[in-house]
Amino acid sequence: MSDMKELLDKLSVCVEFGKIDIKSPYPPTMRDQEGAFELTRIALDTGISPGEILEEALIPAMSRVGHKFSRNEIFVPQMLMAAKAMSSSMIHLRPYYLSGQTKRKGTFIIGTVTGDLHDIGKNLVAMMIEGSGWEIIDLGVDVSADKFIQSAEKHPGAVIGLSALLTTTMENMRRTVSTLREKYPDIKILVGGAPVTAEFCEKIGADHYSPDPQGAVDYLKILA
Ligand code: B1M
Repeated sequence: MSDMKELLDKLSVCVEFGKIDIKSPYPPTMRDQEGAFELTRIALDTGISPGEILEEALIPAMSRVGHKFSRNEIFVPQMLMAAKAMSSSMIHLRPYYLSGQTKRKGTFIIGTVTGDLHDIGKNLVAMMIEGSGWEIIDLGVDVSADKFIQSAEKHPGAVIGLSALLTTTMENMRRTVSTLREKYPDIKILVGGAPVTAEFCEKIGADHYSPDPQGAVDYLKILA
């Protein structure tokens, strides 16, 4: 039992500090040590369930990362490394979710709105939300309202996330929200991106604005 806790704690630290696998030189203090990729495989092989790995290692790690980022204690590169480490762990876990053996908390459809090609912030939000136990449908960049609607049709009950980085594409965000609302009056819509504000969110009829990935995770916690 304590071996299991020790292994999950070690995996959690790897994800928090962005240790992807044994070959990864980052962070230098963990050089030549097993990373998230190997430790997840070992955890599954020793009988720890994918749910326990997610709940007791990945989610707490990504939550620590999200809070440190919100407090400006770490920056985009460290967050990206943590997300990469988490993704290397998810390589082993994903098949269990896809087979339906293990359940996710919900589905989150995310994309950057029409006309906007910025995706770094959107990807961080997607990875943090995946790390909090949700299935992610990432529609990419320059996503039309129709594409969001098609995806919402395929995934009933999904929450929608819209990102915009340009003042010019904020208008497309407004249009996307109103098109989605016409078809799905009760669908939950989360918005974010550098020029977006809580006031703008309210004005366009979205449900929630988050300035950063952790705020998005916290909002989904309320919905799950
Ligand atoms: Co662009 N760009 N860019 N650009 N670019 C900005 C945004 C800009 C502020 C630069 C500037 O002028 N100072 C400016 C916008 C001005 C404005 O409208 N207010 C700008 C411009 C003008 C343009 C072009 C028009 C330039 C041109 O061609 N003349 C052009 C537009 C192309 C298009 O989209 N149609 C353009 C192009 C590009 C690149 C392709 C070169 C590249 C994008 C590469 C990529 O994303 N793959 C790029 C980049 C890199 C930037 C800057 C430098 C960095 C953006 C970034 O990734 N930040 C940016 C200036 C800057 O911010 N310093 C700039 C890091 C990222 C982690 O932060 O995306 O804010 P951010 O995400 C945050 C939060 O906003 C939040 O969480 C993230 C983490 O905290 N968040 C969400 C984001 N989405 C969320 C969704 C949520 C919740 C939170 O819920 C769903």
